Amino acid sequence: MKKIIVTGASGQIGSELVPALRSRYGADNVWACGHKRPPPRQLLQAGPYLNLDIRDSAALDQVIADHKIDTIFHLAALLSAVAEEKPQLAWEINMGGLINVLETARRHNCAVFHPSSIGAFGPTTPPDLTPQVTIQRPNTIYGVTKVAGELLCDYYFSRFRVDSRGVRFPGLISYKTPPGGGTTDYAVEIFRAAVQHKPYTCFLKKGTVLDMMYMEDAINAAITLMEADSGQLSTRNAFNITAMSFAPEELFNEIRKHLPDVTIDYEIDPIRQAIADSWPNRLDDSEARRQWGWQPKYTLATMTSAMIAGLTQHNQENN
Ligand code: AKB
Repeated sequence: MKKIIVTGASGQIGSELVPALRSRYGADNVWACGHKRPPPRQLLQAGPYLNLDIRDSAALDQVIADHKIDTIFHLAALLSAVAEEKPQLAWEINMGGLINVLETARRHNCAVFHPSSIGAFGPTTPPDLTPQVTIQRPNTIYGVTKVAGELLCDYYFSRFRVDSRGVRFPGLISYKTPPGGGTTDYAVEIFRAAVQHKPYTCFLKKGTVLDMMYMEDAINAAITLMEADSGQLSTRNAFNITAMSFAPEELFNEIRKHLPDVTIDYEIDPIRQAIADSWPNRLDDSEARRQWGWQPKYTLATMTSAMIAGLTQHNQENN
């Protein structure tokens, strides 16, 4: 990897992936591309930034050609809850954007990282220690685009030798940029309320167990997979990865160890609850561990400490 673009750079993953890539490969070799959301100041100041709508294939192709890009981290996508509100737009962005990226990668010989998600599974998937290869019949538009995306990336590898790679991310927990429109977002919102000593109303019910991961582990996963020797990989686009798995009340109890005055109540959002109920409780990520050495660093306890420390400092700096 020498010349990289990151689409969706202003989003939750992009705003932490871009600085990590810049410190590894040089700030001038990493182009952050975003659309709509105003770019975080540090992305603009610390290296090149381009305004790009991923649905515009000609503009994308031009960027890749102009800057001699060899690697695309394609993060631009709608998340599960917002996709359910706008299914057609979700298809346009999630699938239209991906095929534009794969086509330009084919023409310019680029490697592609494209994240899938636990959302690629559905209610008939085995929920516990969900195998990497198993039933995938999601009942959300987000899940449909994730399964189709996994297959499309595999197709571009087998048909055109595009070096496409990807993981199925669980809910991602971070404090630098808030997520937008996901079903697992409660696991970030609760921290933001807790450090401000505000009560939190959770939109998922007690007992809703989902896979989760601290952002630092997610960033390491993306970079490690893209740096892995291709010969090591017998799977490419749909590695199960996870770091922890918990229900809202377990996270609340962990936060309460640090902030005893935190409170929670529950007001269920039926749409997001139905999405969460269709997803697994805990993935089996042994293939990622075996093929490219995946190993998360953060547990529920260490993630909670890191989130509280990070958010507290972030709030002090921004007030
Ligand atoms: C979402 O909740 O939509 C995402 C995901 C698990 O893919 N965080």
